[in-house]
Amino acid sequence: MAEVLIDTDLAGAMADTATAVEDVLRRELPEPKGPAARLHDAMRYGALGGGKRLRAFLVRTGARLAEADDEGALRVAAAVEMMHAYSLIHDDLPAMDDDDMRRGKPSCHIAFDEATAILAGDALLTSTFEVLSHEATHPSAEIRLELVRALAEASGASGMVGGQMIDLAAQHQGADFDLITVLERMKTGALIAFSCEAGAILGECSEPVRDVLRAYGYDIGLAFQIVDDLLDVTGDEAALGKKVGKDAAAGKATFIGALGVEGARREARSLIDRGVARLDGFGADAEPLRALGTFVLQRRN
Ligand code: GRG
Repeated sequence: MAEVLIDTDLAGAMADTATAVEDVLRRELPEPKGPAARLHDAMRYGALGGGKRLRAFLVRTGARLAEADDEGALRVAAAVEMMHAYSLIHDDLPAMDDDDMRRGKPSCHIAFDEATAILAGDALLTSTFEVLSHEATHPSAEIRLELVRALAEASGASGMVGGQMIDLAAQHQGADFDLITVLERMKTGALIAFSCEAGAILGECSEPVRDVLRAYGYDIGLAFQIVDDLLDVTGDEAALGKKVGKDAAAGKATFIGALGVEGARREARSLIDRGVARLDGFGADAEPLRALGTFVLQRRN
């Protein structure tokens, strides 16, 4: 991959969204108090103060493209980041990936304990739908219901959780390129695709517009996962904030195993090219989504 500097406008816009979504998360997550304060602490530990907030940025950018209200978009962005935080907390548990470090600090079950981490993940998952279904997210109950439905589909058995199940099975049974593609589209792609489509739902866009943004999301989501696999082989632990080399040690089915390092880089590039080409019908407002392609390919964490 040729070295190209990440667009400073994009970096600034992502930082701006990260700050804005952090404010919403601080507001929406329960303040630690009362007999369940430990749960509230663990939820905040898992969801606040870290991460690239890529999914939040996609929601907000899609909403701008669809001329949807920014306040509602930030609530959806926060909801998606809660869902994402839950998946990371549960994925790090000993019964799953057994990771001690996440976002440069001890994983939730290390900082607290396993039972608390499970409950914190569960509570973040359910809070996601509490935030989405609140009338502050969108004045139309129909739109809020569509957001709930689409995110439930992206994150449940036919999306993220289903992908995780196939991933676990593939550790024992192996998987070829086609099965890895299916499982990663579900595990990683579906939530990123929802993040891209959510703005169009908020903006009450036509089905074809929603379809384009969702398809773009699946392409960059899969490329994002391929780069994740590459970083596990070639990345730097300090920059990543987690251990590297874990996929091979655990016998995971990855794009590197299926395609090799160079083949995986080519595949990621071609997915980004395809995803960005899907945006040809959009004007300058889609520029951040185009620039994001380079970000995904060149990220170091
Ligand atoms: C529901 C238990 C359970 C698992 C779902 C999505 C998932 C399966 C597990 C999360 C772990 C993982 C490595 C998923 C692959 C997607 C991915 C690359 C996640 C990391 O996302 P980033 O890089 O994280 O956006 P930050 O920390 O920047 O938010």
